[in-house]
Amino acid sequence: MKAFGLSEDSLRIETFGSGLINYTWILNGCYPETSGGNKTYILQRVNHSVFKKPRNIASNIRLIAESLKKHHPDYFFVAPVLTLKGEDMVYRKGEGYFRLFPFVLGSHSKDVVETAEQAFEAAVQFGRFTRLLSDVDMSQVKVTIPHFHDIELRYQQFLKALKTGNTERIQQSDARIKTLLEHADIVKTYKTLKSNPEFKLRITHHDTKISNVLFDAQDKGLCVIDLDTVMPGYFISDVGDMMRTYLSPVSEEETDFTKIHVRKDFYKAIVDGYFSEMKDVLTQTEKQYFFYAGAFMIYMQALRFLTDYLNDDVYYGAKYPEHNLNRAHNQIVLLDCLFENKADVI
Ligand code: GN1
Ligand code: MG
Repeated sequence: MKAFGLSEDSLRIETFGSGLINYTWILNGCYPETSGGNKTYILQRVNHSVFKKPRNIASNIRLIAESLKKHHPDYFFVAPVLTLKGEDMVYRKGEGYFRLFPFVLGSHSKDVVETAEQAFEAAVQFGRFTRLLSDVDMSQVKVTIPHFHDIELRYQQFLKALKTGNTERIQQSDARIKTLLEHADIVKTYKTLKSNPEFKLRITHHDTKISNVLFDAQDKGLCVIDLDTVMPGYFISDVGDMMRTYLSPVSEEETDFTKIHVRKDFYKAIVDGYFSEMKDVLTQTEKQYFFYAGAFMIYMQALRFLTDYLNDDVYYGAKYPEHNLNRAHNQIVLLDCLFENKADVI
């Protein structure tokens, strides 16, 4: 903490949030030696085995911050706290990269989307973020996780796990494996879209779960946070991850699968919110792929969870032996629910 000019006396530190990849803490009662105020901060350790080049994250955040400041100075952007030496991260041998953010007083984040209005607000925020950054020179934006939402690669990794994974787990997952293989057309569609010039690479967030939106006291969206996976991508990643995480009243952790269903008014709220910002940015072709976006992200997450289960939970970890199998099953049920509602939502 000294690197950031914070004294460690009277420091209260607690783990914070529910992310699976990075470690996050909330720090209370730190006294910045430089400014003397009593503040709350968020400290994060970047997962180095997932983000191979953490400096790329810092570089993107700098680029985004500069562009917003210049072209959209009214946008509320939570910039990282710099170290006394002016760096955006601290590297500690054996421990990894740490960065610090101010905790925005008066703001809050949510773990579950309770109302369609909240879904709308979040979709506005993610749409606005991409829209405001449409002028940024894409060649300057770093790829923080190569092939992150490349569903073709995720599918290949799944096929590989079927050959080289834990044989007992492969047998046990038979029914779910079959279902995922049957949906391979979702991968084919992606392949076609990727080569369509009407499908554009834009600056997208790639992790649009509700906990990555800051709300004010009136429950209006303030801004988006957790910018590690911000990189060039397709809009289906952001819209799709909102569908994946907002449509059902229960999360990917739910094991009572009968509780999973699609809230149609939430679907409409996501589309309307995103559209309100992006209608003049998206091409006519892209506008036809909102429903596909949901299927794409839910299916990809099911592939990722099941692949990890077959590979003995090396990526996501597991709190109990069948954790990733259950998460995969949960996503498969959600995918079925989405398809069941197709005629009603589009
Ligand atoms: C990971 O760590 P967290 O929860 O923000 C993952 C996302 C998945 C999500 C599933 C870098 O995000 O892609 O959708 O878990 N992030 C990475 O819960 O793999
Ligand atoms: Mg994240």
